[in-house]
Amino acid sequence: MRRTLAAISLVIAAFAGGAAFAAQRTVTLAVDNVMCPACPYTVKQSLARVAGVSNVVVSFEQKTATVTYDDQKTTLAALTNATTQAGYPSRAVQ
Ligand SMILES: [Cu+2]
Repeated sequence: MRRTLAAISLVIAAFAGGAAFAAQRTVTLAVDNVMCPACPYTVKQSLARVAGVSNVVVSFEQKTATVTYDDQKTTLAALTNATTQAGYPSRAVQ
């Protein structure tokens, strides 16, 4: 019983710590269909509309979007879906 309680409090502590650190994330997306210098604007708008996104930087030269977001409010899938809906399929790069 005592061991179980200790294990549970450990899990809670780990979860709380993880949540505190997990809030802000930055991901770089490789974006398809970026053909002209106006495209990055559309990509940026599509990502900026997603709740939880705080910053978007789109590179026309590299065809990437670097997105800072709160992972408690949105997900990577929601970000790639937002650009895809705008006509620019994307995926995370490392
Ligand atoms: Cu364009």
